[in-house]
This record gives sequence, structure tokens and C-alpha cells, in this order.
Amino acid sequence: MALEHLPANAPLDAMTAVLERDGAVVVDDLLAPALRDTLNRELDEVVRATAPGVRHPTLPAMVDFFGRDTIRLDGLPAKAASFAEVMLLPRLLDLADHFLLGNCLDYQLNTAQLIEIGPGESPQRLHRDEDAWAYMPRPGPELQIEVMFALGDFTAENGATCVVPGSHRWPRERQPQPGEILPAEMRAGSALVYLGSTLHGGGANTSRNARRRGMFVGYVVGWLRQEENLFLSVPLEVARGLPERARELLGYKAHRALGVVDVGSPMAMFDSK
Ligand SMILES: O=C(O)CCC(=O)C(=O)O
Ligand SMILES: [Fe+2]
Repeated sequence: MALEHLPANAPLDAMTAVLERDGAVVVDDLLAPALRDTLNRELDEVVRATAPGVRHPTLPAMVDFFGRDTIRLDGLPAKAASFAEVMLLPRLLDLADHFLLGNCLDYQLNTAQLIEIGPGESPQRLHRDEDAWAYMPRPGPELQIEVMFALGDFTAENGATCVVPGSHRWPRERQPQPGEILPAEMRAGSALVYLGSTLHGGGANTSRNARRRGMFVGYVVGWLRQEENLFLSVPLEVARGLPERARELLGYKAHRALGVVDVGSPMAMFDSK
């Protein structure tokens, strides 16, 4: 089994077919070089100012899970002006429509993170992202779709995400054999797209001095709690300046009776000055 690559202009059906079969696909050159460069420029300063490691772990296990030599920043809509363009990339929204709209009225942004794995980092435990909602009986409806963008080249040596193709259909107790775990090697601008049920984890960075810069963007059904508290990490005044669809995806769109303000749509908050 190999990790399949498709070009960014491949038909949507081709991408959904590989995702349904393998639980993962690499989309080559999904980010235009100019957008990739702008993101890197916008993020360089904040990355330089951030120490590796998790600052306020919610559980002791998160210290290793998030990595001791890994710089992780969330709330990217407030940290990089060009991030709104990423979260609204038509192909990402088409994929989220395909996998999630059968299970919700609308979905929301779940994660908007930069993950820069530094030299010496050990491999992240293989996991399924949907286990964030551990009380949910599984298997069940698709809850999320995830995208790991390479903002620089991803290599097996610098910590490319490791993926287990096909594992989205495995019984939970099945453990992968070493040959079933594949590094998502890809050039800067490409993206690994995977389902919440697919086993994966950040790779070890065995290089001497290469930093693996990834950007982790995910969407989740609108009736689950988002992993990131985007209401706090993206101040209301920043959200006000974003496109309407971006504000909806941040969580300002109610899902029926969920997430209301004044027992109505939080989007109304943007009408008042
Ligand atoms: O950094 C990576 O390649 C993967 C990170 C990841 O899977 C996670 O934090 O859930
Ligand atoms: Fe993950």
C-alpha cells in the first residue's frame, strides 16, 4: 500500500474516491506558491517568538503528544491575515461538504494550527483525530476532515506526518505493522488530507537542523465542540474583519439551537457597530 498523490486540479470525485478507499490522500501543490510564501512570512515572527512544547497542558499526556521539541500555535485566523484564504479554499470546502454535510447542517473550523517539528523530536503516538470526542461511539458517521499543509518540504527525515492508509476501516484493536506506516513526503505547498478515523501521527525529526513546518486545518460537524476555542483565540474585532463564510466557520453560525446568542444567530453580533 502506498500513499496516493493527486494533482491539485484532479477532479473532486477522484479525491473523494481515494479518501474513501485509503482514508488519506496527498494533494500536490494545493497552495499557490504566493499564498504559501505569504503565510510563511506572516508566521515567521510569531514562530520565532514561541518556545517549543505545550504551555498549559490540559492533561499530562498532552506534553508528549504535542511534542517537547515542537512549536505549536493555534488560532491562526488571528495570527496570519492570509489564513482566511486557506480556510476558504474551494477544494477544501468541497471535500468538507462531501464528507460532512450528510451528518450535519453545516460544519465548523476545528483546528487552525502551525506545527513546526524541531530536530530531535520523537515520533508522535499514532492516533485517530476523532478520538478527541472519545465519548462518541465508533465507528459511526464521519465527524471531521483534516488537512496537513506542508509549508516547507516534508521528508521522512524531518518529521513528515506518518499515515496508515486503510486504517479508517480497521477494527480499533488492530495495530499497524511497521510496513503499513507511511511518511507523507511532499513538497512545500502540498497537503495531506485525511479522515478523522485514519491512524496517523507526526513523524520523528531525525535531521540535524531541519525544521518541519506544517499547517493543520480541520473541519468538524457543527454539533460537536470545536477542539480550539476560536472565540477566544480570534478576538471578535478580528472576526469582524473576516469574510462572512469564515466567520460562520469560526463558530458564529448556530447549528439549529446550538451555539445561540440572545437565543438566536450569533452572526447578528456583526450587524451592530
Ligand atoms: O504534526 C503532524 O504531522 C501531525 C499532528 C497531529 O496529527 C495532531 O496533532 O493531531
Ligand atoms: Fe492528529
